[in-house]
Formats: sequence, C-alpha cells, structure tokens
Amino acid sequence: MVKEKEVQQAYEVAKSRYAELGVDTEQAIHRLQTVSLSINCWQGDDVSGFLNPNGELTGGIGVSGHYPGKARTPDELTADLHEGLSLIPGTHKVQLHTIYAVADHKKELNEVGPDDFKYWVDWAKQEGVGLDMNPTFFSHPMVKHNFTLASPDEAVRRYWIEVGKRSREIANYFGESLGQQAINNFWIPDGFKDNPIDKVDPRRRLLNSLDEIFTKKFDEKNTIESVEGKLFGTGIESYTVGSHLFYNNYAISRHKLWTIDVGHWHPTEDVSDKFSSFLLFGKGLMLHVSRPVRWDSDHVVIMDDALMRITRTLVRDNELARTNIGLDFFDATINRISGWVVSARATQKALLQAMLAPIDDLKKAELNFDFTQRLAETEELKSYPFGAVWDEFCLRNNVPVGLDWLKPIRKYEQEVLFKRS
Ligand code: RNT
Ligand code: ZN
Repeated sequence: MVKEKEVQQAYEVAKSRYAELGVDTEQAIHRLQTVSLSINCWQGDDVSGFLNPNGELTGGIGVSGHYPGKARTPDELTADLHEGLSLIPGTHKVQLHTIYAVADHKKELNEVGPDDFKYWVDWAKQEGVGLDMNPTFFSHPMVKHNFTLASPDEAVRRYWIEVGKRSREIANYFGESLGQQAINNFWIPDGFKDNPIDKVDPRRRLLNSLDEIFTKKFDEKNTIESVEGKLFGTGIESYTVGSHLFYNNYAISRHKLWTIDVGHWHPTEDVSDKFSSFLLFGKGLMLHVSRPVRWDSDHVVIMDDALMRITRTLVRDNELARTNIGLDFFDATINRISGWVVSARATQKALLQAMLAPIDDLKKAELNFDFTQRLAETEELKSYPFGAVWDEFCLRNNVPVGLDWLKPIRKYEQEVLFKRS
C-alpha cells in the first residue's frame, strides 16, 4: 500500500520544485479536474453489443485475445464500467453505440430509439457520468459489399440513414436527461478493396445521406454530431469513401465536429499537428485516442510520445474546451477493465505533465527567437517530479495511488469475471 503521508511529502517537494519555474501545481490539479474523458464502453465486451450477441465483428476492425470475463449482458457491462470508473480519478463520460441498446425484444438497428437506452440513462445518473453516442454501421448483414451510407443500393442506404437518424434522437435524449451535451460520432466502413473506377459518386452519396440524417434540428446544448474519417481499413485498402479530407470539409461546411482517431493516419504522422489547422476554421474536435502499433491496431493507450504530443498541443494551444477526448481501443489479451484504467490514467497523466510547464514563458522565449531556452527548458521539464503531483491528484480524488489500482481489479476478476463461463 502506498503511504498517504509519503505521497503528501513528495507532493510538497514537487510543488516547490515547479514553483521555482513559476508553475503552480495547484492550478494544474484544478485544471486536470475539469477534463472529462469519454470512455469507450466497447472495450468491455470486444465490440459485441447486445442486439446481435453472436454476430461477427466486421467493418475492418478486429479484436484479438480471449481473456476470460467478457461482459455479456447490460448488467455485466455496467458493473465492469463501474469497477473501472472507480479507479480513474475525476468525472467522466461513457461512449455507447447503437448495438448497446437494451431492448425488451429483439430489434433491428433501424428500430431502436431513446426508450431502448433508458437503462443507460438511469445507470449514468446513478453513476454520475455523461453519455456520448455512436451509430453502429458495421457487424450487420445490411452492410453489403462493405457499403452503408454510400451504397449505390437504395434499400441499403435507406436502412442506414434510419440508423443515423435514430442515433440523433438517442443522443438528444442523453443530453436532455443528463444535462450535458452528448457527442454523436459517425464512422462508416464504406470502401473498396481494389481500385475503383468512380471516386466521386460514392462520396456524393455519403454527402447526401449525411445531409438527410442531419436535416432535423436539435438543440446543440443536448447533442452535436462529429464525423470520423479514416485512411483505410482491412478489406477496404484501396479507397475509403469517408476520407479525412471529405470529413474535414464536411465538418467545416456543416458546423459539425471533426473526429481525429489517432489510429486512422499513417503511423508516422503526427496528428497533434492537425488540431490548430482545423480549429482555426472549425467548431471543435472529438478525439479517439488510441495506439496504432504499426497500423490501426487499436491498442490500449499508454503514455508514449504520440500521446504526449497530443496533450501538449491541446494544453499549449489552450484548446481543451473545444476538444472532446474520447478513448477508442479494444484489447482482449488483458483484463478488459485494466485496459480502461491504463488508458484513462495514461491520458490524464499526459495531460497533467503538459499542464505542469511554464507555457507563457516558453511562448515568450519562442517569440524572442530564443530557441536555446525553449529547447533546454522543455527537455529539463521531462524529468521534473510530475509523478508526485499525479499521486496527489489521485489521493484527493479518492482513487488508488500508483499500482494500488490493480489490486481491486485482481479481486474483481477472481470474484466476478472468472466466474463468467
Ligand atoms: C473504427 C473507428 C470507430 C470504431 C468504434 C467502435 O475504425 O475507429 O470509431 O473503433 O466506433
Ligand atoms: Zn475511432
């Protein structure tokens, strides 16, 4: 067990070390407290959902691993989320998908509505979390030839347009009932494995489908849509209808948010460099923080350079208020709850480390072309005792400090997860 007194002593030392640089650790702690992450419910059940429990995961995304204890029912998933959330400091949101509807009888994706999400709203109220939404456009027989909203087949398109419309009703219900804006994130898997002849018509169809879905006006206090593009998917290597440029332009012209999924770019591309280029014109961003190992592999998030570049950019550019930080990964080789905890805590730690910097001074040095100061100070800051501030943050939030969070998870897997057959 980490000793409370030692944590506090270390914090006092860290506080004065940072103060020497003019950095106020208390301010950073308060600032971090205001950042809520949107936790991806689908890590708890390998993106299965409840509407089609035996269905295969399609759309170019895949989960590896068979760790025991996957959630199979709404009660199991919410219990697991509760366990995870209790180990993550702060107040957060949970991202759902159409497939997580809790319906009283078997329903199609284009039949579910707000009533089928009452279960989640009641749970969210009890848990003190917000909810975000994602219409599900994959893992379903109506995805024909890898096409949904951009399909040339009218019946297919109509089916998915209805799914999109209903997701907005559901997101609006989340916002209305919970008193905080629900982000409704649209991602579709549409594309071609091999070289297409026509590159414009599929995009024209997607544009028209989205415009139709978004015709109805909802109060933005309750919900706003975000659109997520992609470079490619497995089986859709040659052409992705919903490309980054398509959605970038769509978001700007329709006053929607743009989703940047870290895995949806070339692994060597620095996504943080895109934020300011978009935000100078756009309304706001949604992030799908993920870890693409060599490709869009959806690994659990860790505190690596890519994550640090993201959090530093958001903090230094002062864009946290216009950026919704969602998590998006699926890993079944480990305890699934630990995936949530590791990813969320890594993201928060990376945010805190970014906040613990004399940003105004560094900007001044840059404006004065003092690149020596900029380089020396940013490099030195990396070994400042930010971990002691993080521990204090956990302590104040009544969540385990350091590796202590793993003990309750081990207990929970013995008592709950391993008993699920
Ligand atoms: C897929 C997208 C999408 C999904 C989730 C489950 O490549 O990243 O966001 O991961 O909707
Ligand atoms: Zn994503």
